[in-house]
Amino acid sequence: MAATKGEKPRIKPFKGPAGGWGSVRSLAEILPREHFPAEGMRELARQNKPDGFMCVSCAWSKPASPHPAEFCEEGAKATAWELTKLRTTPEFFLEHDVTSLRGWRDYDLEQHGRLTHPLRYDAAADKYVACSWEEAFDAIAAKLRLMDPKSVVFYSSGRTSLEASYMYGLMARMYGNQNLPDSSNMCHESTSVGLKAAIGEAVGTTQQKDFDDCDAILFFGQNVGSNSPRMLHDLRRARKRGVEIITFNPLRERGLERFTDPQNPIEMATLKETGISTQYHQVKAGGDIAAMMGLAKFLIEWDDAAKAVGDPAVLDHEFIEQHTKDFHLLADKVRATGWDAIEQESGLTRWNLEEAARVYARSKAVLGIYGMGLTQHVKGVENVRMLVNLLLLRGNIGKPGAGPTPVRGHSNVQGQRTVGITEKTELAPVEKLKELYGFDPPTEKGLDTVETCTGIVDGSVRAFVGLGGNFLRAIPDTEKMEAAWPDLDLTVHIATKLNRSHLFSGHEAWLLPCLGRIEQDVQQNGPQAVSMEDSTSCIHGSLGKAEPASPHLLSEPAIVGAIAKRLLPHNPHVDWDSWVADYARIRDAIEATYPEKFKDFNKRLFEPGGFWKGNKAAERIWQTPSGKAEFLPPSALSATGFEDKGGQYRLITLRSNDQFNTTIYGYHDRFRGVKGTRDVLFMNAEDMMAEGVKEGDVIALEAPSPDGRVRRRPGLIATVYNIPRGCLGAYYPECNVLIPIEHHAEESHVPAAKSVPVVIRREG
Ligand SMILES: Nc1nc2c(c(=O)[nH]1)N[C@H]1C(S)=C(S)[C@@H](COP(=O)(O)OP(=O)(O)OC[C@H]3O[C@@H](n4cnc5c(=O)[nH]c(N)nc54)[C@H](O)[C@@H]3O)O[C@H]1N2
Ligand SMILES: Nc1nc2c(c(=O)[nH]1)N[C@H]1C(S)=C(S)[C@@H](COP(=O)(O)OP(=O)(O)OC[C@H]3O[C@@H](n4cnc5c(=O)[nH]c(N)nc54)[C@H](O)[C@@H]3O)O[C@H]1N2
Ligand SMILES: [Mo]
Repeated sequence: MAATKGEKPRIKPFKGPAGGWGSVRSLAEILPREHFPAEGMRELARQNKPDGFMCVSCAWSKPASPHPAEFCEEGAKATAWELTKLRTTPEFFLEHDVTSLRGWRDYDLEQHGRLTHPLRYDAAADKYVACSWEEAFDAIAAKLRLMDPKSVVFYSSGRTSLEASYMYGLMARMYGNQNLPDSSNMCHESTSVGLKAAIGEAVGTTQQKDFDDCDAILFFGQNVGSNSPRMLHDLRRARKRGVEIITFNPLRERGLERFTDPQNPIEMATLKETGISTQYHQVKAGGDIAAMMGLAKFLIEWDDAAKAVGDPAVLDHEFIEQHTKDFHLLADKVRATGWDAIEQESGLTRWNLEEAARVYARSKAVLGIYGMGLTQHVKGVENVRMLVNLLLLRGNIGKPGAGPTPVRGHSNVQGQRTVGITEKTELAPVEKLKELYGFDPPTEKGLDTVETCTGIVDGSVRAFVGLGGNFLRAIPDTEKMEAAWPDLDLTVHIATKLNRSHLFSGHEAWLLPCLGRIEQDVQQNGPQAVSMEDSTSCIHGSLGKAEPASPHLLSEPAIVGAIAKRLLPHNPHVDWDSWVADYARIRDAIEATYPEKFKDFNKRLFEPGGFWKGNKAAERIWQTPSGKAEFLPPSALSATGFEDKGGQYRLITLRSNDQFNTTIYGYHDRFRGVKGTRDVLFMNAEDMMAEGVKEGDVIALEAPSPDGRVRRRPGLIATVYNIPRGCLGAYYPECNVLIPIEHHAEESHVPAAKSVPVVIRREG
């Protein structure tokens, strides 16, 4: 069952750069294992090209003039994962009942290959059995019609196209709710909430060309080498111009240190590396607000001093005056905050911070790049707001080479929010939908991810429909949620591969297999393209050409359209069949709903580099209540939201470079020197001594419990690692069992997966 069974786990420091020969070797391992077809190599050459398909891995921007092979190790793995020759057929489900499959690892479930047939859960036999599409659609629609719309949730994961997402959101609203949580709720929702409040746009303001105009980059909590490797090209280009890259991260991530371009034969042959970070600050988990306050404190002190002697100002007073509100609130807070507290909470010295502040103060255009290291904390929104504060101090928003640059996760997660996947009424195009389709869209706020979880536990949520993803595995509190799940009346999953969420079926359950984006999607009017929006707000068309994994697969728009048509009363303004027959009509509907962002959508679909949907904050037009960009003093210096106690640690849940979220490609984490296992606990050597733990000891983690429940993760191998004292690292999703569902960002409800309070227990 387990391809890697029997392999001896090995953990030792990795000495190579990110990219380089290691990445070539990693592919040489995975492509044969997936029985990667010869035609797959042709598909790889089409990846991220203007006339090709858009990678199903990360959301990083795709250049207008791509490299001959515009993909990275991770993107190639994701393509191989989708184009695999392996299949999970109805015969497989005859052999394995659902309960026994719960004993399988995430890797083994997905490694079995692509789903091939629509399946119905047979509760008596505890098995999934093949069914017809008609049977599935009729039964799902009939069941949903009997239910209270408020008790039904429509989840989506951020890989789904703009076309399918638009239809899905519209279906939910016409049905009567906006219970539309998506993976963004576990990810960059802190960005959407924080940036929206601060600058009036919910997304980053920068584009790829800003890497050519910046002279410094502040880089917080994003693991570029594993999670958005194509961005290494942009960073390397910037470094070669002498741009300073100042990194804040508790771990020394290899991609942020050194990079060899695996597609550059000269670099490969000569083992030439580009150093990426010019300064590397190992901030404590949750210590970024304090670190940024330190930077702000230096800037304000230096500005005061400059003013006293008539030197040029350090802050951009003209910008602050003209474009911002509440500068004095931040300045007062910064002045009142002492260095001891800043050093204590950030884990960095004043001198470290001065070094960073010097670079920031002398740079004319600065990018603030960040990822989950800022968003997944109790004060995740304040983390984002503090970064905006810092950028505003020197006018670093709305000019070339400057601005907040959140690195989004899934390839279309930002786009889904753009086309109506949101539980928040203020972000939904209520008036437009009413005008176009003649119905009254619901205005009551819908359920987000955390609210969906609490609703499932308290029984108010009765049905879960998932358009992609692996919700039950991605959310916190695994044991508690798995126990509550089977009480649902209906579960429906639209998926490409079997995963653990599918094994906790409701009383009625359906598993509907769909086409992936790389595969050819032929509808009544011929082959169809879909589209997505990248991290920099550029929209790209994507045309799949590979042979579908099975003749029984339907596309996501076709599945959503078929359910919607049966579920909803006839509406003369929405012809679901005609949309499915030709996706250009869905794009026309998107354009009609969002005329400004999607002007000439169909015409511009394959513009090289994508077309930019625009961003008001980038033009210094602030769509906030005050009409200005707003400073916000932080409410605390620590982002963790809990008090430190003796013996309690901050657990960071991490991704390896052999996984895409809950999809585990393998058991290596090359950059962190881990081979053959994911049961690792990264620990500081001094903490190990203090705890009397030796390298290789098997450890359990326990989380203090708000509800009396013991949350425990046994079987972790203690491993000495370069990580700040008081912090631990271990892999997601295996450690999600330790995170109480209540432990989430205050305003955005993003589970606080980067600082989970835990204690160490010796096994036995
Ligand atoms: N290959 C691959 N690519 C992916 C994914 C994948 O799983 N695999 N996932 C996709 C998705 S959905 C997403 S959202 C992105 C995720 O990409 P990232 O945003 O990089 O998320 P993580 O891997 O969780 O790592 C976050 C980084 O933050 C650091 N960190 C942790 N706590 C703190 C802190 O308190 N402060 C600071 N400054 N840093 C901290 C960690 O050490 C780590 O380097 O990647 C996307 N791309
Ligand atoms: N502890 C902890 N928890 C976390 C995180 C963390 O850092 N730490 N990160 C969070 C983040 S950032 C995110 S985004 C979530 C991820 O949450 P999700 O997006 O829900 O999870 P994925 O693992 O990306 O989903 C993988 C599944 O998607 C399905 N799939 C793949 N391709 C397609 C497709 O083209 N169509 C359809 N319909 N299905 C497809 C496959 O069946 C596969 O099993 O997890 C969150 N959870
Ligand atoms: Mo994500």
